[in-house]
Amino acid sequence: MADTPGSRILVTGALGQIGTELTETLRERYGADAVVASDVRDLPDHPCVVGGPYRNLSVIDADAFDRVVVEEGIGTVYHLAAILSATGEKKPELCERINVGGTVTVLEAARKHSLRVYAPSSIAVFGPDAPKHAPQECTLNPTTTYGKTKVTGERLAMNYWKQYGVDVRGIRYPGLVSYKAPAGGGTTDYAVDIFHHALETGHYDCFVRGDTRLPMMYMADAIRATIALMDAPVEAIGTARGGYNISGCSFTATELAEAVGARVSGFTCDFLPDVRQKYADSWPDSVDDEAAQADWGWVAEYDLEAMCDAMIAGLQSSSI
Ligand code: NAD
Ligand code: AKB
Repeated sequence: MADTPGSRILVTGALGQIGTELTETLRERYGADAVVASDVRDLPDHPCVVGGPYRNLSVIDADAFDRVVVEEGIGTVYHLAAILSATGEKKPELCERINVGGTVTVLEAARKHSLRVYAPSSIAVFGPDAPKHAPQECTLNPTTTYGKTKVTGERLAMNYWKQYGVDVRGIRYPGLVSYKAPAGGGTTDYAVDIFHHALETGHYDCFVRGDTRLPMMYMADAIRATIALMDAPVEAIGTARGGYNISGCSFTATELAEAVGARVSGFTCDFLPDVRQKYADSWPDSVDDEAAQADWGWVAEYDLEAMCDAMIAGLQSSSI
């Protein structure tokens, strides 16, 4: 039987690209002590470790996870621990173990302790047979191991909701662009790395072709979407609960390089595709987010130009 949930928040994978900013935002909102950051890595100087409670925790250790939930009085989990697409194709077994196994750990704890859960999905759930402007609902045939684990995650979320009433919600994030923490081994990392290289050396060797178009989003929009989804009343959440499409901006690698070049004088970019081109080619160009708009009022704020301005200002101010 489920016990009474606590009131604190646990963030898994908190030292990653999203966790770094989501933990900071949740701590600003609820107070530092109310948000327990956790990750399998130990980075003593990381802002999430310095800025509030931190637990070293692997999401595939179900007993340890359960203990932390009870000891810390957890009521909501933001489950961000995962292996992303590029690393996942190099280590498919690890990707399945962490992404699927870790999600089961979190959902089982949620069932036992009546927790609410946020568990993100990805545009990687779509395969090459999906329409290039991907609808909320279509056949999901991803070709990457990572994409397959994300489809499983969405199905697990729906099963735990239907069978046990566990309130699990997720977003199919586009490629996320941010400056506070490095991107974590994905295919869309070029859209982050290009800014660092532009400012550090004036040149970037981009690992996808210039005509590669993918759905992308600035991190501030992604964090706002995450909080809005979790704030929405349960009656508002529809059949997309395991993975809402959300649209930010969609641009080619050439358009990105040109936008960076317009801001960093003398910037040059070469396009030297590697194996990640294949993963990018299997994903849509853009997504239809009507369900997120209708169910919880999603509207993006950052287009390509606003995102580039924010990235360059953010990187310049953090290097002062
Ligand atoms: P990231 O790689 O930057 O961070 C993941 C974190 O998980 C890392 O800090 C890592 O140390 C930790 N981790 C790995 N194995 C662990 C384990 N066994 N136990 C606990 N922690 C472990 O990833 P991110 O970009 O922050 O992604 C977070 C979530 O959002 C993932 O589910 C990812 O699939 C999803 N997502 C991200 C993007 C993006 O562009 N960043 C896009 C779509 C979906
Ligand atoms: C990746 O490229 O693996 C991630 C994602 C789109 O899920 N950024």
